[in-house]
Amino acid sequence: NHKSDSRGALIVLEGLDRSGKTLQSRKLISYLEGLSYSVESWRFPDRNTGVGQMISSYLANKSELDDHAIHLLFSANRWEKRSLMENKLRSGTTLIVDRYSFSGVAFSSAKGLDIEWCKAPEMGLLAPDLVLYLDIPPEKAAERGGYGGERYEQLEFQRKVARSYQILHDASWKTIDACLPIEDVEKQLQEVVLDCVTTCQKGKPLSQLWS
Ligand code: DGP
Ligand code: NA
Ligand code: NA
Repeated sequence: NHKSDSRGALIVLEGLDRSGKTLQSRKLISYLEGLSYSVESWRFPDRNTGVGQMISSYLANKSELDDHAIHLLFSANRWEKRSLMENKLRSGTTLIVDRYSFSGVAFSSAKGLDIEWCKAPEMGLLAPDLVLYLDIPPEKAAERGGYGGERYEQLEFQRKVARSYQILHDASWKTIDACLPIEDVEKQLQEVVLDCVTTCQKGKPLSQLWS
């Protein structure tokens, strides 16, 4: 029946470091909670798991790993949350996720890894209903300061990541100008998110990457 097909939405925020994803995901959570939706804030990498701790150490330059090996760890970190993710969505909870498989492909292919090779381990993960791309020129993001000094937080590398992201755009993406005032970005996000949540409530089927 109609009711049992109702589910939460899988909504992903993507963008360069310092594009404002974390702030905007917090705002989206409050907005949806204010409308009495069941909603949770997620982020990848999830640094709390065993795999996540290896990733965290790598990002902090405390360990070295082959580019392919770290790519697979990031992917494994998403796979270890996949069944919980599906359960939450089917039970009606909307997930606002700060980074997902697109970060995986964009960051690793920016190092020169083949893009199809990068996509392969992501296949079969749940496909987002909506990807919100917070678009900011790499130079502007760098000016915002607060690059925390982690491995990828360098202007030249972020330029390459921005180019990789361009290749990944598809119909589920909505690009928002992240240089607009915070409130304007917030308003634009609210509109598309509400629309997406409503569609999923009506029983839009879950699908998988990468199809
Ligand atoms: P964050 O906690 O959102 O600042 O992410 C940490 C850093 O890791 C950030 O520079 C983006 C990068 N990153 C996130 N996901 C992946 C991934 O799947 N693969 C790679 N190579 N990098 C990622
Ligand atoms: Na970061
Ligand atoms: Na962030």
